Amino acid sequence: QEEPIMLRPQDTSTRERKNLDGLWRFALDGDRRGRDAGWFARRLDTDRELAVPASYNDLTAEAEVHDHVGPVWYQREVWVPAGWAGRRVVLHLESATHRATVWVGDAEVVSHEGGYTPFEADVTAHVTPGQPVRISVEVDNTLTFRSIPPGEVEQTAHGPRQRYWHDFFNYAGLHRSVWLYATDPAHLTDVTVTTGFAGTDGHVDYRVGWESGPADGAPDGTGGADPDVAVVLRDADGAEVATGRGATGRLTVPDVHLWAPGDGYLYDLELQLVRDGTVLDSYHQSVGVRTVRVDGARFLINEQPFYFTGFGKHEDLAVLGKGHSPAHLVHDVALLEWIGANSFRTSHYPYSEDVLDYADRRGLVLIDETAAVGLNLGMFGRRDQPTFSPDTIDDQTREVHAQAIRELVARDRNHPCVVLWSIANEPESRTAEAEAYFRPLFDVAREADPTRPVGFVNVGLAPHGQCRVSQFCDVIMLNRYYGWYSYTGDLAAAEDAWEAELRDWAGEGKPIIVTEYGADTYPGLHATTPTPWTEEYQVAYLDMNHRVFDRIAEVVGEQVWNFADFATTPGIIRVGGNKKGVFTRDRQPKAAAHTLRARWRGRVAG
Ligand code: GCB
Repeated sequence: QEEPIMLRPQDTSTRERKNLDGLWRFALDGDRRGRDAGWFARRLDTDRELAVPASYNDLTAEAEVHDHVGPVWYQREVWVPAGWAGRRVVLHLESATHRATVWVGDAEVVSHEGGYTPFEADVTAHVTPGQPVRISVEVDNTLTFRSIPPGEVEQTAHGPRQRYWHDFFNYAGLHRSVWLYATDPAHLTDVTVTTGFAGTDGHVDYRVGWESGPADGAPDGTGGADPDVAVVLRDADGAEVATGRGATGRLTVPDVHLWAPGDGYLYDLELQLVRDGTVLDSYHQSVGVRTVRVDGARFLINEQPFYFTGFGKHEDLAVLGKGHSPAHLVHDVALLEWIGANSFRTSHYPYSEDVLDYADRRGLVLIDETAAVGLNLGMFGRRDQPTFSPDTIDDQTREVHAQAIRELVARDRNHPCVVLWSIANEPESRTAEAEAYFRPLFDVAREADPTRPVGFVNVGLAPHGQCRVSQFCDVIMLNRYYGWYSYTGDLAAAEDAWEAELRDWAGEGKPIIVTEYGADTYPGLHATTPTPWTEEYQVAYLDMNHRVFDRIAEVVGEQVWNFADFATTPGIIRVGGNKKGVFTRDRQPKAAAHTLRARWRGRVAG
């Protein structure tokens, strides 16, 4: 498997996009008949139309859609612009959860595994500019021991049931935008930027890929000579600060305005593919000049110690499920700023690229996580079975996991907001098998991105002294629920036990981020004595945690679980979903929101 090479669709002087969001024909295919029956080859036989982007699960009022297991089909027609004659035409899907195969007309053009990263296909040969074309997508939500995240389908007398070991609903479908876009046959294919500074001088190292296209694609009279790359760096006011030539190089930025937490200053790097004075392709990459480094137990951004405040989040909304919504993005970030959060973790999968772009511009700091969640059979009643074994999660799964890491890094490496990779959430990490599984995955992450620290999120089942995977981490990330899942209702005892464990971790000499701590809270439930599920208990629980963190210098961050209430599978410990939100699912504050706001708004970064 290799690093995917792709540029996000963009409108520029040489590129044009057509957005395919809206209503698509939709059909369930639990029996997996669609492919053999050639559903892609004709109008889908259905009276359902569902919205893209959105999870399909909550769009209808039917349990068969909500709880569907297996493939579904999306289909629509699109007119290919007449002006695209002679152009290279690409179909791009920002995500399809958890895997998909795509047809353009009758031709199968691409398949992709993994629900949260983009994929695309050159469809020039399958479209006629000025004519409509049918696009069909088979999207499969099935989780197996070979998927990330993993799961298992149980066949029951009442049909298949999807089981999995993570605590959020298995929403599926086309969660993000679908695009058709056009470029010149000769085009830019990818870009990597890394940044740094010395004194008041910043620098931007860039590496650009391109393809010259078929020889006969060269404009008349050029003889198909090899194109060259030209780059221009402009500041936020559009003033040119540096230029370069060639596919790789270093640009110097005098009097650099650094990107920093709370100051999302971005330069614009324009990349041009030029042949004989003609710009064949132009692409804009925003660039935040900043550094990230771990030094002992400190986490440094621009050489300044950084303390993370914020949340683990979810992409989770009423009706939309995991569908991306620009309005909700803006509102969630407004709430983060209102409460004084400077960061969040993209728990438990890569989020929409719109989220990362906006975080760049707002100066929000992100821990970027793969979809490797629930690699832990012991978490939900399967204690008899090992997590890592030839019958469960094995070498083949690890290959899928490695590819998920590569695709995450390839997609997000140019975002200044991303300061730390999380390669898994709460996997089994106590056994030799876990150690053997994870060791090479840390290498994969470091090879893909030598510039950022790497970690994974440790679960309370593998406390200090028992975890065999933390040794590979640059940063220790801990999810702990002292006072909730253990010492329930006894915050005094919880405080002692939590502090003792945290002090043991501090002895490792690495920075510690508490990536989850939280208490389920039913909004409107109150009590004067410490009673779990009340708004008062959530406040007291957070206060207790904060007392502990403030006593331990190695703790460099606190991210509450969760930003907002979210949907889960049915369960006796879930009331209409997970209620650990500091905001309700419709984003109203619980009492704890005011507690956090008082603490975080008073804090100066560092
Ligand atoms: C965890 C998981 C998170 C759950 C949370 C909980 O440790 O990482 O996905 O939702 O606990 O509320 O139990």
